[in-house]
Parts: sequence; structure tokens; C-alpha cells
Amino acid sequence: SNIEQARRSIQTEQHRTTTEYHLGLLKAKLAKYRAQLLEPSKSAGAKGEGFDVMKSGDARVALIGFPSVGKSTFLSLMTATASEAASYEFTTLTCIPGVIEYNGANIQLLDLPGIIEGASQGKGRGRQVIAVARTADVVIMMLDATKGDVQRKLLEKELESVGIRLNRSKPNIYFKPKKGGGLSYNSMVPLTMCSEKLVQLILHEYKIFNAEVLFREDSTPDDFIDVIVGNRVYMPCLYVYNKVDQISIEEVDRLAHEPHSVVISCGMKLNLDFLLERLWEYLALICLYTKKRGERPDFSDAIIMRRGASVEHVCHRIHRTLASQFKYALVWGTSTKFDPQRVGLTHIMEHEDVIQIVKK
Ligand SMILES: Nc1nc2c(ncn2[C@@H]2O[C@H](COP(=O)(O)OP(=O)(O)OP(=O)(O)O)[C@@H](O)[C@H]2O)c(=O)[nH]1
Ligand SMILES: [Mg+2]
Repeated sequence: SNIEQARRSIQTEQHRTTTEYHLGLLKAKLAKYRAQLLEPSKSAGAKGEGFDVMKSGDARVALIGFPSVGKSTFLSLMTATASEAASYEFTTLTCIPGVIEYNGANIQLLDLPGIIEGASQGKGRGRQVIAVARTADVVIMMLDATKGDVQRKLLEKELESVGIRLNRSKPNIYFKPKKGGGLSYNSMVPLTMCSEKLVQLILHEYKIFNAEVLFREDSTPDDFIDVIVGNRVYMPCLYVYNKVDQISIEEVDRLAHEPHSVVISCGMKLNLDFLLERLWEYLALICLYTKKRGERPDFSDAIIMRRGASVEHVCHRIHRTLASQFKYALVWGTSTKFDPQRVGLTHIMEHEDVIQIVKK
């Protein structure tokens, strides 16, 4: 009957919510346990926290992948650095930096040892590799196209478990622990996954009894845990399927259509230009050119900045005292309506804009 049906659906719903609820708590516990695991142990051998490679250039890209997928072959192809490549696994044992020059920018590319399942728990050199990955602006996850997308899922899990979030933005939750006053819980949208009770229990798990919480989107318990635990990194990632010379055209087509994916063959030098174009997008860099009054812009020497940089950022880049002497700037390019346009310090620059700064 209808009543029977309704009752059943309510029961299912109740079952679903309690299950979600327990799962939420369990996840909070697990996240706490993992965080403890990751804390550098005070005992011997704790010093190898990463491979000490100096950051250089305008951005850093880390090559992560299983052994023998072609990471070193790729580095040797794209940069002037040679990194030994061989058909046996674990050829690379340390971090080898190279530089890709693209659009006038120097992009540091790091070849790393292959990682294996369990890397996040310290298997192989996993921890060191992951420590380096956390310092990158973009991760290239290199995958063996002949192995389908199994490798991708495994590595995603490894990185996920150490707090690296790929191609996701930071949860839009305001969270502030307080000295007293209990829990203040608010949301700007209807929440379907985080009830006040669950939020409270998760916080108790972290011994937080006084806090201000404001959900600005319909977040999951996992998102909320991420915000409490902190130290998560949100990182753009390109999944690069190498060795497509070894698979069928249909399979190439399928892999190429996956989100954030690029297919290449280092062996046959296929699609490498396209990969660079995508990498540039993911790096979110812009090139700016400066111009002196009455002179032509200096197109030989680009200033490389992050997307979203303002005129003030540009001033700081040119000279530390320039912003304080700033009167106005003239900008030519896609960020302005007129060519040139007079702008102030807060104006946001765009790729290939030309700027002339006028001092007081
Ligand atoms: N068929 C084919 N083989 C490739 C391609 N790219 C690399 N290889 C081969 O794959 C093997 C492994 O390459 P490496 O560059 O050493 O791999 P790696 O990822 O650096 O490996 P580890 O350092 O052990 O982690 C070598 O024998 C390469 O010649 C490709 O596009 N196609
Ligand atoms: Mg290698």
C-alpha cells in the first residue's frame, strides 16, 4: 500500500542519515589518526623530509607516477637536463630538477623517484616524493597508458590520504576556534550533509568545544574535517597518459576525453606541444611587459606573475619602494577598455598587458 511504501521510504531515509552520520564521525577519527601518522617522528631517520631542491624560476611542477611510466624520459625531452631513463623500475632515486622555458617563463620541472602503493605510509621514498609534491604549483601525474586508469585511482588515493586535494577548491567554510561561548553554527545555504549535531560531534573528536562555524556552501563532512585539520593543499593536477604509441586509437580517444587528461608519447614525441599549452593554463601564469614613457614596450623581457595579480603586485616585483612612489599607471591590453587606460594600484592585470608606471 501507499502507507507501507511511505513508511519504508522513511525507514530507508532514516537508515541513510544514520549511516551517513556514523560515517562522518568515523571519517573524523580516521583523519585524526592519519594526521598523527604524518607528524614527523622524533626518532632517528626523520630528517629525510624531502629532497632539498631549491625553488627557482617562476613556478614549480612535480612529476609524480609509478616506476617506469616515463617521467625521466619526459624531463630529458622537455628540458636541457638529462635524467637517466631505463626499462627497469626505480631508475631515478632522487629529485632531479630541470627547467622548461615557455612564454618567457622559467618553469622548474622536478623528476622524482617512482612511487608505489603505500607511499603515503612511508613505503619506498613515497614520503619524500609527496613532501616535494606539496611544494609544487602543479602536479603532473604521469601514467602508463597501457595500464588504463588503475594507476590514476591508486595514486589519487595516496595523495588524498596525505591531505593533497587535486583539482578541487578549498571548501567555502568559515571556521574559527574560540576561547569560550560554545558552538555557533550558521549556514548561508540549506545543508544536506552536515547537521549541527554532526558538526558538534566532529568538533568534539578534535576536542574543540568553542568555535564559530559558517557554511557558505552545501559541504560534505569530509570538507568540514579538511577545514578543521587544516594544512591541506589544493593543487591543480594534469593526468598525463604516456606511451600512447602502445594502445589502440579507441583507447587513446577514451583517455584523452577524461577530465584534466592529456595523452602523449615521449617515445614518438607526440602531443608534447599540447601538453605544454595545458600546463601553462594550469599554472595560471601571465606575462606582462613594461614600457618607459616615449619608448616601445620591452617585449624581450616579460614579467611573469600569477593570474589575478594587481598593479600593486607588479610594482612590488619591479622595485620594493615603487608602490609608495606610485601616481598612476597606463595599461594597454585585454584588461582595459581603452588603449591605454589610466589605472590605480588595485587594477587587475591580464596576460600580455603592457604597463607604464608613472611616479609622483
Ligand atoms: N613505448 C614507449 N616507451 C616509453 C615512452 N616513454 C618512455 N618509455 C620507456 O619507458 C621506460 C621507462 O622510462 P623512464 O623515463 O626511465 O621511467 P621513469 O618513470 O622515470 O621510471 P623510474 O625512474 O623508475 O620511476 C624506458 O625504457 C623508456 O624508454 C613512450 O612514450 N613509449
Ligand atoms: Mg626516472
